[in-house]
Amino acid sequence: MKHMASADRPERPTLVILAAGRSTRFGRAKQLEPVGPGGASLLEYAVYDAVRAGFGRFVLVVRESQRDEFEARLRPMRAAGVSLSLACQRLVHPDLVPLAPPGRVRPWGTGFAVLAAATALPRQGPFAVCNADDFYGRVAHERLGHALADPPSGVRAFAVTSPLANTLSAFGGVSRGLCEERPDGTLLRMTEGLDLRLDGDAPRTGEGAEAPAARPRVVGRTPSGAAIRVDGDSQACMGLWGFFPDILPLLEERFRDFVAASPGTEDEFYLSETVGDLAAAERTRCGLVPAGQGWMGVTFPGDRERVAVSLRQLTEAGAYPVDLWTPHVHAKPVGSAQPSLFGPPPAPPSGVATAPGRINLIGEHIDYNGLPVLPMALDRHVNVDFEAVAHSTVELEGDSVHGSFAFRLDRATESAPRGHWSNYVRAAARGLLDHGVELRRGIRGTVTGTVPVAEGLSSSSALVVASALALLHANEAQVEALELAALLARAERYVGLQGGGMDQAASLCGREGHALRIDFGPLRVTPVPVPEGWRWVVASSLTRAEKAGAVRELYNERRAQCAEALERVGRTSWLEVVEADEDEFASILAGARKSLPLTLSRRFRHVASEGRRVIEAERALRGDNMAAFGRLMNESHASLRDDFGVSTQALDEIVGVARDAGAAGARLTGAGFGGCAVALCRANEAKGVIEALIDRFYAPRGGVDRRALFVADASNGATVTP
Ligand code: NG1
Repeated sequence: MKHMASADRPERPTLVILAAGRSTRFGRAKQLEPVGPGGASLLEYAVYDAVRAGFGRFVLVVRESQRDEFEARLRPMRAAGVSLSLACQRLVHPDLVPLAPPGRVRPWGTGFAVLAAATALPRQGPFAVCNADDFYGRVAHERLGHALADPPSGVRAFAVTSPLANTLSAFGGVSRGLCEERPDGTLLRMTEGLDLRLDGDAPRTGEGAEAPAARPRVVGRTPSGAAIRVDGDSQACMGLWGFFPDILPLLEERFRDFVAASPGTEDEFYLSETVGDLAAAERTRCGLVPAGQGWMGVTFPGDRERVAVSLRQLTEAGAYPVDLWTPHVHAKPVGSAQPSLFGPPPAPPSGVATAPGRINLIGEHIDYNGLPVLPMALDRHVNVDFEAVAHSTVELEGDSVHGSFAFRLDRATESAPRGHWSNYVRAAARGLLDHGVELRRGIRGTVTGTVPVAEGLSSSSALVVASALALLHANEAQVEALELAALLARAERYVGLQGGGMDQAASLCGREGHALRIDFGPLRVTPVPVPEGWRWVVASSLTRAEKAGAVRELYNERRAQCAEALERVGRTSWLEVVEADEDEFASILAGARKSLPLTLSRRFRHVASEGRRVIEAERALRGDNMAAFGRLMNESHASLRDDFGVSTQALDEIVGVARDAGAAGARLTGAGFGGCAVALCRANEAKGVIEALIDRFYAPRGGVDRRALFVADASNGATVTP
């Protein structure tokens, strides 16, 4: 079985988790302590967050004696498709310390733990390091992932930081890396602070409604015993780091120096001090990445309760599932009935691959600009009913309109005439082959579907996804869901539309009852529950938006205009525009209005404002504020109509009728230029909205059927049923 493991792709970073500490102050192995509502430990939360942030594999550094216990705890993660390995940290190391010094029991410290992991790291590509007993939160992992993917020139290391006062324990002194910054924002030096605690009873920053009268001070000592007294809002590194492999020889060199200096049996080789020294000596430049979210750690038994309460709250708010490792969208391998490295042998290579279409709730024409979007998978599907064939031919039969076709997999790069539906199947095959999946078997079968074609509901991506799953299954191969979504998004562009990556991800990662927040670069999918009592009415404008026809040029033109507008205002990332604070955002928009020609400035305003609407819409959804969600949909439609120029008179009319009939909001969905609109209604008002649309929009045009007007439910993603 050929499995395109993410491990083969060096660009996805590895996370090294340091779990060999002795937990002396905690009293038992705190790395495995269950703290989440479903019994997960903090290291499992780190893995979960890092997978969502695009990390491809994990190395756990443990003590020899803990190996079996850890192996057992890793099983559910591995079964969920996470690539994990163990590295043992010993007192001896074949190259660095062939003999342990007499009397030494204490591990060598965090800097050495990274060297112990080195043999398990890919030779190329960045890696991160974190502590097993700290909770960093999703944002911290994401920011580090972005920083590693796109480091500022010359920066070869990153330290994730938080204000020191926010990282203390109420139950005793803790150790942290204390950062001093250069004027350019990189690390000047770092000192390991031990036994850090608030000075006296000064209040903590960030807690209590009243601003503290005096800034809190933190006291402690350095490893050599010197007193430390610093501002509580100075930056502390909590053990989350990002590196490139060129750090390893530097660490090795410093560790040899450390050992050569005959350290005491309790002295440690700290990662923080070593990177701090390397930065101070200008041997490496280390960027500082703000963690951006409440860091939590478990140093003392009393810390556990506070962390458990916060994790329960985060889980209730939908940020985490109760059980992290029952198959989830983020790491679920698809394409085979066997998602795990364990379990029964693969199912026979025939079955039905089913992939849903999607409606986009908000966030239009921004996925290809790298901005988050909020679609949901539809309860309408494309089905490929297939059996594997020994020769490498794909032979599929469609309905009477679409007809049949056959092609050889070794000729998947050849296209059928423009507009022919086989091009989407060829694109899927080509995408898999380009990714290195070995397709020795072809498939024979039929394609049926209930996703209306050319209506902005992603029938094309559903076909691409279902074909890819059928081919994977026939060849008993697997590709992890997000990786598959990303490669199929690239593959679908072979057909000529320079599309984004929303549709393939929504089709693969849909979740019943949930909208999907989809982030790009790297691709991540976060299900967001849709509050009870609300329905989505989908209504066709009765005009097809043929992406293989005229719409293709209009779409590609928009994409090019967006890139040009961004470049001409001197920015390199839309995310940076969208995340600006209110004042800066207003001034960016004003600048764009002044400096860009009218059309480009309108395109710019649409992308920037739509990006912000998606963030607000996610907040509204999570806060059950559907009136606000509806308003944002209305604003989105106006922006697509006036600034982006992709609405039509029929779409505007549908949106107007739906709103008049009581919808909380309505907008065109998908690329526009025809296709469908979506209206958000209270469940008890959906019928009235549908009736109004029939009376005022469809009746004068000769009526409507269930393909053109329906209530959509958020559905699960693509599957293969053997
Ligand atoms: P539709 O309208 O479903 O073809 C297209 C793109 C999306 C996205 C939307 C506009 C493809 C396959 N689909 O969707 O990525 O850009 O337009 O938001 O390219």
